[in-house]
Amino acid sequence: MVVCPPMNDATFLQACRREPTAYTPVWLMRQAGRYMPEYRALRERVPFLTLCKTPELAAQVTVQAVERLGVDAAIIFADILLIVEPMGVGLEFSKGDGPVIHRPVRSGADVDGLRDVAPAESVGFVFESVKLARTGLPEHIPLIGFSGAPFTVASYLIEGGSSRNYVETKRFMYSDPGAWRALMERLVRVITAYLNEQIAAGAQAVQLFDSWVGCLSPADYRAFILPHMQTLMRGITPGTPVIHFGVETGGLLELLVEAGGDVIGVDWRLDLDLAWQRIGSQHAVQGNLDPVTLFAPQAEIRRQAERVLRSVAGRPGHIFNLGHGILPQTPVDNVIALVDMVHEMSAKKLPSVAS
Ligand code: 1CP
Repeated sequence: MVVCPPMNDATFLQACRREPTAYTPVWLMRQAGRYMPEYRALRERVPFLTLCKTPELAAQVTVQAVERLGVDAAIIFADILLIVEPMGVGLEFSKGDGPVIHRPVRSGADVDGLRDVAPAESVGFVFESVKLARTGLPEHIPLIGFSGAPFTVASYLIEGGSSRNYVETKRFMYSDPGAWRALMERLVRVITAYLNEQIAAGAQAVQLFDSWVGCLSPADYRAFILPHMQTLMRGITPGTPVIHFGVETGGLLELLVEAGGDVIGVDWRLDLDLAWQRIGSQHAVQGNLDPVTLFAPQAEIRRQAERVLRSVAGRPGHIFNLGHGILPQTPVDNVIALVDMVHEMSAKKLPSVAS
């Protein structure tokens, strides 16, 4: 895919490539969502899945968040579970409880029974949303496409919804490694095609959300996840930056790097500079303010954002973000203030804490 200036000079893409930027680019996971009154008003009229499947609305929500917040990148409005619905598992978003999968995958036979439909046919609405959002965004604002990573998507398929301890997922993985491999291979094929279609439709970068992979031991990650992530990463259209994100990955950082991605997402449980030392200088980093900081007085938000900026000491390749998504009750004014603070403070090129 050809990326032309001024897009090529977008601070977000420069940071993905570890080039120096005039200021630190910032976007926020879940920047379009329930904390925004405009979004809540729309959701009163339209159910969540309908919203995702109506490209004009999904694109509108994507663009609206950028306009409201002044962030340096957009993320397409969609969900990591959209790709599992066409597999025939019965996806529902029930009010308050998050996603529900009515026919969870619990055996090798269940894996074999999953419908195999190409994303181009089954979730074409996402690619249509990408095209429309691309048209609606200012031409210098990159659009991030995304997918859940195989483990995190599999955890919903197997558990049937959210989980605390991932007992069913791990039971499946340990007791039928052949079926686990078949499931991972199936998800890798679908996710690769899904991301590449988003790129072809106009996304300038992609993020893999492996949100729940932090529940695994390093040994299990290496045995059950790493080879599949490596296959997935190799299949993504070359030249498109890939952000690899997970929560509570302090025990897995080096393995995430080995799995691949140009930018490694880090949550707030780690000091960003120490995490970056472990990740290595060949990668950019994204993070890592605690999303709950946004409930604090603005002076405290400023202090914490400054701490994050100082810790990376102006090294090229930092994309400011939260360590996980914005929470539904977050005050919008604080989110807008954070984006302004990051721009203002990073443009001054703060010295490191050590100096
Ligand atoms: O309006 C509503 O009530 C639905 C809430 C909602 C929204 C706004 C869901 C249900 N999904 C989304 C959109 C969404 N999901 C986006 C685009 C918005 C943006 O970032 O601007 C993205 C990137 C996601 C990704 C997603 N969905 C993840 C990975 C990110 C993360 O938070 O770790 C996960 C785990 C999901 C599953 C999911 N979908 C919805 C909910 C409430 C959940 C989480 C449930 C759980 O905790 O297991």
